[in-house]
Amino acid sequence: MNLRTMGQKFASSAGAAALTLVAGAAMAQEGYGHAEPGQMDFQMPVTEVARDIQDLHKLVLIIIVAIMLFVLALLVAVIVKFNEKANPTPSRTTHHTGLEVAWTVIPILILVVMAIPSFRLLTKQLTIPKGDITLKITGEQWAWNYAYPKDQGDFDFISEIKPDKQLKPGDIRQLSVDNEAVVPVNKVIDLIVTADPTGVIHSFTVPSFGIRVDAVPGRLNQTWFKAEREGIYYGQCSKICGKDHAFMPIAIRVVSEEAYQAWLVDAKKKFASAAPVNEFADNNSAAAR
Ligand SMILES: [Cu+2]
Repeated sequence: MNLRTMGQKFASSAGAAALTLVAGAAMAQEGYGHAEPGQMDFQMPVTEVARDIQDLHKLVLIIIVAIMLFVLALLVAVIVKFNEKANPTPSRTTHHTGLEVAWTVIPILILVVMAIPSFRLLTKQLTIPKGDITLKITGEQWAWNYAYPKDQGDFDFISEIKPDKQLKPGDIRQLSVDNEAVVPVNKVIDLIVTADPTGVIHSFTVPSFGIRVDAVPGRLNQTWFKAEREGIYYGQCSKICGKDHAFMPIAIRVVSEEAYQAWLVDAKKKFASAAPVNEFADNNSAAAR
């Protein structure tokens, strides 16, 4: 790649990044919990971790755009000032100690600036606080099983995508499910995530909460969230897991403590009195789409 095409490459990516920034700011995201049609920026964050992720993203984006513009300016200067016509007798300089120290030290400083918030965020994500509620979530082929522990009533249920025919007003095609997981607002929810041991790897992801954790057969992974706003938050399996990978959405409804207690009463009846769901069963037949 010669200097000219490199310059063009940098110029076009810097332009695209700048465009994304402008469009993202202008959109100001109307919806919570899911992407709006044509949305450019992230979904609205409703947890501290999700906000920190987006802040880190913005910091890094600003730094890389600045670097790209700086490199572009250098390339343009080289092209304009030091071409054969403008500069027929080139300098034969090969070393410049000050410059060499600068282009070693400055990138190190930039990396440190990025590393500090990055490590701080990783620590926040990976230090699981003591949860008010612990849910066990199992990725199956192809749906999610949510198990509520003994202190919440000891029941579990399968949450499956709503077929198009059953969609009601307010539902979102390919995100709405038959049984949403319900949690109270402003409570720490610990998640234990695994997958059907006879199945495949899935990934449990809810962008508004800033969580993504692999659901691996035979292993327990952990993550947590504390949603600060009531609403329904959607996610999708984020590990290419097989034929219905695209059809196992995640829907978590965050409600007030009273509404949660009311839901628990109903859910205990609805799910615990039914024949216990074998959380490791292959629910291909149940899908019936
Ligand atoms: Cu999956």
